[in-house]
Amino acid sequence: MSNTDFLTTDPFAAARAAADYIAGETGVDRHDVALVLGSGWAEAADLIGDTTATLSADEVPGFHAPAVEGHVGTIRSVLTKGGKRALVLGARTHFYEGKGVRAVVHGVRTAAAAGCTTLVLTNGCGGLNESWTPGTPVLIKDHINLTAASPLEGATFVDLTDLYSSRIRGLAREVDSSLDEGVYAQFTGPHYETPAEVQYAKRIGADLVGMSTALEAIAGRHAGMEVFGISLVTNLAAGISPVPLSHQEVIESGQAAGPRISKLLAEIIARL
Ligand code: 8IG
Repeated sequence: MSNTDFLTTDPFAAARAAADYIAGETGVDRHDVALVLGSGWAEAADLIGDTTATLSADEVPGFHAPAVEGHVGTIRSVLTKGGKRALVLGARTHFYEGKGVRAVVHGVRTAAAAGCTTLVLTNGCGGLNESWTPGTPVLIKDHINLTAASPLEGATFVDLTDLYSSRIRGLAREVDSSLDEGVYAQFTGPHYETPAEVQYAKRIGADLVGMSTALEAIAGRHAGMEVFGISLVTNLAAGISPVPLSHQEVIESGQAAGPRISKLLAEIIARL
């Protein structure tokens, strides 16, 4: 049986097992805040507090090593400056890995089982607003799930009004009043959009295009967590910019924006 097989029987039991493992290895019985690090956000965890334990993702039940360059394969327990316990998930499973939606949201469910009541989701994405130069952080105010999938199974009806906490977005704007907000559209990837798909996304109300976050946010809300999402625009979406996209550009603009967004995230988390 591989590390992820038991997700196929009961995803909530799998999350419980992972949470118990994390509690045992970190010595922290309950975590308060979960932070999922997306492209460009790897350094951000370093400023939020002191790391008290670091686990390799592939040792934790149901997790596996990340598939993407620019992502770190660790799960860390951090004591924040505000005295909260943060569970920092450096490894996200993407929908395009084909491991199924249960695997995509396993980290979020594990965080909930570990006690987290707040979920902070970060990502790198494409921007549709030309004024968002690469390296601009944008608050997620809502999403459009274009994956044709849901982490919820069966007749599980969950209200997604104000999914992205307006309270926490307000805290973020207290830290930096220049922060813009946008609607994030989750595509399946792993290819980037065509210019026509970007125009489609724009017409249906999206400001940001990416390959993560929406499914995790839904699972987070279902688990009762307050959800906050912040995107790093690492590139203008296809056709918005005259130059083609490259994964290298994504990594470079993430690195360049690192110090600013790390400080921003740390200040937001300190206020939670
Ligand atoms: I970083 O332009 C990053 N991730 N779908 N489109 C999509 N995902 C992305 C993009 C982008 N940039």
